[in-house]
Amino acid sequence: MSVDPTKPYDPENIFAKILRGEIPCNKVYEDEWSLAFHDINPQADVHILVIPKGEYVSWDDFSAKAPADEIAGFVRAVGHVAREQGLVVRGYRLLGNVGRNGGQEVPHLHVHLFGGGPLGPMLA
Ligand code: DGP
Repeated sequence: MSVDPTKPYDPENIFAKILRGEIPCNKVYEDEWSLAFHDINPQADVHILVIPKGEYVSWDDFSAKAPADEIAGFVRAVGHVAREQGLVVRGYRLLGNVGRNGGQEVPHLHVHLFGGGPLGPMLA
């Protein structure tokens, strides 16, 4: 089921449960603003999800509602994980699926970070 953008944030979504520690994840990074963990269904040698800790469904939601320090913290976390994973020299891909047309399945904002080898034209 794809995300319905007209619905309010669902605190029972799977990433909210991961943030609350109710469901385990394979964590690679965490700071005040963000959490990063391996995707359960990897589409590349490296496939990490980076999520903000705040309750945001989408990029438009996040960019409209989040304070600037939260936005900066999340963007910095994405770059930090790319560096920490050793992806900078050979490159990597960031992807954000939003809503029905974007194929978003989990209604908590997330960035897919792909790398570790040459990537095909599309992933996730
Ligand atoms: P999207 O289509 O952009 O909403 O992708 C959601 C991603 O989340 C998908 O690649 C699979 C991943 N995912 C779903 N459930 C879990 C989970 O419980 N743990 C982890 N680590 N990843 C999950």
